[in-house]
Amino acid sequence: MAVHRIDFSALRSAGTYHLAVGNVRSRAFAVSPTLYDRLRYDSLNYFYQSRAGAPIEARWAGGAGWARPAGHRPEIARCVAGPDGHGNIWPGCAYSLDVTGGWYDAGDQGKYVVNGGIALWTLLDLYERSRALGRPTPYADGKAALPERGNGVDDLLDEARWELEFLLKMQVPEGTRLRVPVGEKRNAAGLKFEEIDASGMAHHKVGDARWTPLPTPPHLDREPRLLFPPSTGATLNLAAAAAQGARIWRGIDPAFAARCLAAAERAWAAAARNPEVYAIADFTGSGGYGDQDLGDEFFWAAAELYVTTARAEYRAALGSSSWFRFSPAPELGWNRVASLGTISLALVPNALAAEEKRRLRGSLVAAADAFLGDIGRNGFGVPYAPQRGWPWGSTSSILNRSLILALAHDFTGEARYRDGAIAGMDFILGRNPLDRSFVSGYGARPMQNPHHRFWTHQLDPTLPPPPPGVLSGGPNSTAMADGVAAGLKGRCAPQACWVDDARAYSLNEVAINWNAPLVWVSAWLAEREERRRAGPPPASGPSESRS
Ligand code: 9MR
Repeated sequence: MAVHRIDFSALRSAGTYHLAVGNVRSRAFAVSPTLYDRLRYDSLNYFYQSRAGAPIEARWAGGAGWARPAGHRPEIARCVAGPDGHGNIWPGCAYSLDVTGGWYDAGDQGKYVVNGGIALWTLLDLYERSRALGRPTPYADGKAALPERGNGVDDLLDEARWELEFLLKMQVPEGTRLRVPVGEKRNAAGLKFEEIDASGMAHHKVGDARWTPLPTPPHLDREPRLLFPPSTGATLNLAAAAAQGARIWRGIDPAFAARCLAAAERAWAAAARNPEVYAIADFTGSGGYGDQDLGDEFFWAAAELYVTTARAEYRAALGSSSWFRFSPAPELGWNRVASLGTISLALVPNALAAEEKRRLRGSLVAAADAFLGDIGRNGFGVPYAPQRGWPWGSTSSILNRSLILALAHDFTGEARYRDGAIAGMDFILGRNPLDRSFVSGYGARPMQNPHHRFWTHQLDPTLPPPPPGVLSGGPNSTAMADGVAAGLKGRCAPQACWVDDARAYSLNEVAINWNAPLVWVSAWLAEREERRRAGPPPASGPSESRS
């Protein structure tokens, strides 16, 4: 494919344009100082519309089409028990937990602590970034469409708390002894179970006993809800997210903050006591989110706990983690969380020595440099060039790179990082070989048929299409797991392995950990636009690099 780059960045007047060469005319496009303003609100509203345990109201959801009764309310779940796919008999547990609330993970209605943790962190980090840089937060109270607006608390925090409250409910009650496989990284016949003190660990997930078909609106899901055994990974996610929450709510709701910190410290202690309980229970009805390497999770949890408490124990854990000195900072993903810790340590005020913070910022900037290097490795100028094909959820990998590029711009003021962050977003919104936008409601040819159990208009015309601001997982050339993707296998270039089809769950699903960096990056871009519109700061004002 021959790709031409047309540079019309000299164009400064807002308006709607098209390009014409001979009698070939491009589609119309906007040059506007407010390109991302609406996207930051719509992408955040995805989380409201994904709430479990709450009715979704037309007035907050953008219209009656998206309203629905509460799903899974109440959600009282018992522990999965009996034979798994390999014939191992899981013992279950003696209690059930009320785990009502939180966000549904994705097109399915499972709720997974691991993925909840990174999605929540990403939203909270956006808030913490504004605070650390002394900027207005992007969703001050009353700005977003959600039921808690007007309660005196930042709307981003209101949305985040919906998930954080749920994560706290996933913690194993004190005094609980459970039989689980210890040190087993993969499921196989003949797993050996050992009794552990599971107090303070987090159940890995809660989900349906069987996969439900598309569509299944949440309130019509009749499957039993099952709690899965605790895992060390989920426990560390809870520790990290609750520690981050503890410092944020300290001045807003001290009782809640104290509850978060207590949960985080209990989770940390539980993970230290049980460092090798992997998520391997092989049952149907929900996704895996298994992770065989938890060194990065330990680092991330220690980092969040250290930022919040400055305690020597967490500082020591940082010092003994190889991730603390790792540079360039690694890529982000639900099973790659080291850079979450690096970002918090580098960005949020904490007790670390100034030179350590500088070093950590340097490792993020070095990562951004590597991402910029990838721009020249593909025709569409995206700062992303995976060596072994495009992974499941590639759009989120790109946006997580944009997030790090944006931070590199915050840290250095250098324009190339800003341009790199924008190049990532450009790919997402349509500058790509498919000429498609991976965000519903945005761009000339947006995604319309996500893999989702309620926004399933494609399969049932009485159900709604996705609301605007929902991100598709995007091109995936490495794990073409569903039937539609299987039919494409070997017939698409990696960047082009995608179709807008509800059945294509490995290409076109939506997920909280994917929409979260869309929120972060669009809010960052919208903030830049706002600052440009406001003009340069007065000469007497604080000096800082502007872009
Ligand atoms: O995002 C996950 C991706 O990295 C994995 O390769 C894939 C297969 O295990 O699972 C993805 O996560 C899915 C989860 O398991 C269940 N809910 C939907 C998620 C997005 O497809």
